[in-house]
Amino acid sequence: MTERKTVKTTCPRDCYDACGIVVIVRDGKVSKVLGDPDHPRAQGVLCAKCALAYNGVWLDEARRLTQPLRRTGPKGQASYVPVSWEEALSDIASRLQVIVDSAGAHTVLHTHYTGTCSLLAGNFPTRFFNRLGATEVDPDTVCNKAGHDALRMMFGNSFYGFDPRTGEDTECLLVWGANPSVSAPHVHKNWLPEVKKYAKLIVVDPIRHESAEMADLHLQLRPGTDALLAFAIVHVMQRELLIDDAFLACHVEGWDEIKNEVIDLDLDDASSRTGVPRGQIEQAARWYGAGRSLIWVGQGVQRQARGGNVMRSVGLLPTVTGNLGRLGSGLLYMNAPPARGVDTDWLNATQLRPASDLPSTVSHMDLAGILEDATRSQALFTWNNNIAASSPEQGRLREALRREDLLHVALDVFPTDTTVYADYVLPAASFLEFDDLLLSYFDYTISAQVMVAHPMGKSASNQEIFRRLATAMGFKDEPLHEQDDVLLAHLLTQIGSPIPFSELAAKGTISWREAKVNCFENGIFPTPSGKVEIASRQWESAGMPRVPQPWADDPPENALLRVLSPADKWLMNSSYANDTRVAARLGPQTVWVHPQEAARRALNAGEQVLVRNETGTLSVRLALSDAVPEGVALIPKGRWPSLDGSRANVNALNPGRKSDLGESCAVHSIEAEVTRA
Ligand SMILES: Nc1nc2c(c(=O)[nH]1)N[C@H]1C(S)=C(S)[C@@H](COP(=O)(O)OP(=O)(O)OC[C@H]3O[C@@H](n4cnc5c(=O)[nH]c(N)nc54)[C@H](O)[C@@H]3O)O[C@H]1N2
Ligand SMILES: Nc1nc2c(c(=O)[nH]1)N[C@H]1C(S)=C(S)[C@@H](COP(=O)(O)OP(=O)(O)OC[C@H]3O[C@@H](n4cnc5c(=O)[nH]c(N)nc54)[C@H](O)[C@@H]3O)O[C@H]1N2
Ligand code: SF4
Ligand SMILES: [Mo]
Repeated sequence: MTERKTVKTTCPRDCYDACGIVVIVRDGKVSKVLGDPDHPRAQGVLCAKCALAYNGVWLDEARRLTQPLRRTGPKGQASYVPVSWEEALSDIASRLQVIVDSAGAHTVLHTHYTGTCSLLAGNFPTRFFNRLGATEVDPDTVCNKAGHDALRMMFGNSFYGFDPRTGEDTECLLVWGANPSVSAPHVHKNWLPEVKKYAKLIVVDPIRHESAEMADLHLQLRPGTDALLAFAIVHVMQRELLIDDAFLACHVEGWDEIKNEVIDLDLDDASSRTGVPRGQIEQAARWYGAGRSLIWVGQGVQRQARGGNVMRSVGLLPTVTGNLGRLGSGLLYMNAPPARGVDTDWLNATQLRPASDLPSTVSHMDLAGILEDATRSQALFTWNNNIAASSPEQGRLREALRREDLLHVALDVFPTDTTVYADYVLPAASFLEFDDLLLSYFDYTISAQVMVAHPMGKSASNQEIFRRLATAMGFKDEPLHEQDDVLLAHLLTQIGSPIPFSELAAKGTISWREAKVNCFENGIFPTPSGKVEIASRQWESAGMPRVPQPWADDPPENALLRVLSPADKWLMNSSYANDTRVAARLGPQTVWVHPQEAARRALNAGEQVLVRNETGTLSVRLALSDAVPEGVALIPKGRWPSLDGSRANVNALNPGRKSDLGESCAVHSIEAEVTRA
């Protein structure tokens, strides 16, 4: 007789939804991975990509990494032999020791990011690198750092946003540069329609995606014109007396320094430069300015050359209308773990870091250059990411990864485009194979990730791999050896969970607090002045203008198109591209342009085209869509170069230009020409 049981767990991908999962286990083996009917977001269904991949490649022993591998051929050719953990770890440890003694620990780099967002598997390895004194490639620089820095300087922190449960208390929801229909599919399907019962929905995005289709008003601006559009909306609110003068007087620094510029703004000029009709700007201002209003600022919007200025300009909307500190109001970027009490210094054991004058982090934008330079990089650990697909300067980076003298250790669940360069590939257990905690970055919830099956083959969780490596290095520090159950109990205490892990595991997900979270309710902002800082010296110290600027990028010249590469519906960053059924849905790598742009170039739908700029060339299939505005080429991120005919993805075109803040990426400012192949 087969033994059948069901186990609840949580999807730990980098996704707003943090879906509850029910796993059917037969005879100790995972037989089916389904959505949890009790989970408020998932409501019994997984997104299409996870439904395929979790029941496909993730369960396929032949496709997973199941034992440590040592390289036997040239880098990039994926020739490996299986070795024991002991052999792999003792060789890695002794080579690391030589590097630390000769070149210094700072020449050991590690990159990590979104592979898993569960708290232990996403953070614990950093304890080891802190102890070593290694250099971290700052993960947020490839995603959302400009936005985090801008919001922190303006409001005091960037990870304490509105509670989505307060959607029922609002009259207007403005979604600015996020695409829930792709990046938060259950929020799109369940939350947006719910909020729409009470409130007007406005979307600001160059692309008319499915969430924009659902909106009462879609402001389809030209990419990179957000700051001017934000100023124009504030101008109308000022003109129509929708400004909260009392809030500005008590809680804001610097309004006086931009007020006149706001009053003098030429609305017709702003309309023509942003591409948004004047009447739509006025309508958005009236709806947002009248109500209690929420604003959800996506992560795609700030990936541009002046992304920091964009974020602080968009931040003016809740500031001038006093839409902060009360239910039905607020701004959400992401509700990160510190907002639920997680002590990230403890989690990452930053106290173990040896004192040093050298920077502890570098930007992803500089990674390829640093890896070319042996004086700056002797060893590289890649874990929880796939840099050969997701990082800028793809061609240059892949060339640098071929360096024979670079000790490269890659941890992953699957062989990827990045692991093929590694000297050692270490098999990571999947999220179904160990206990962990997950804090959604949208909802204020606490979720258990539960061990459903034993780690496949000889794979081990990230945290277990780094405990073993610490032992191999002879590191005795207690934080490097803490066990998962102890860490989880400690975390639950930190966040004030009413129940222990065992009970949480039975429930799956619980609310962090019974009552709706009302951020900044005491009217005090954790900035130096205690107020919202539109202007302050910290902006100048960061190399920014003292006040936000109503800037707008000019449209590309010389028939170039602005390349946007946001999230793909069928992929999670580059994850799932190796699932056969996902690959079938994806089809060939594609660029979408407006039919007018194709006509101008005498190009036809379905033909192969070259997208080219000074950084690289990409060969893709052409598709036409009037959801994409003129002047834009849409190429979603996440393809595996090795699985594509052109052996590259959109990051082949990415020069790694930095935004104005946080050394963060400006990938949505890329320009390229599109021609017949
Ligand atoms: N052109 C362009 N490029 C972009 C973006 C863009 O908008 N445009 N977006 C950027 C953004 S926002 C981000 S966040 C980055 C994301 O880029 P990455 O963080 O590189 O994300 P993935 O490509 O999904 O790689 C995650 C890897 O972790 C592995 N993994 C999963 N679980 C585990 C685990 O438990 N342990 C280990 N060791 N590995 C695991 C997966 O198999 C996968 O190979 O990409 C950036 N790149
Ligand atoms: N299916 C799926 N879901 C994902 C991911 C994935 O790869 N696939 N990735 C995850 C990760 S790492 C992240 S960071 C989040 C990101 O999810 P989001 O926060 O939704 O960000 P993006 O999808 O990168 O981009 C959102 C929107 O920004 C728009 N945009 C681009 N340029 C501009 C501009 O100049 N102005 C304005 N206003 N908008 C602009 C794009 O058109 C896009 O519709 O999604 C997560 N969820
Ligand atoms: S990736 Fe997002 S939508 Fe898909 S199952 Fe995971 S949490 Fe849900
Ligand atoms: Mo991201």
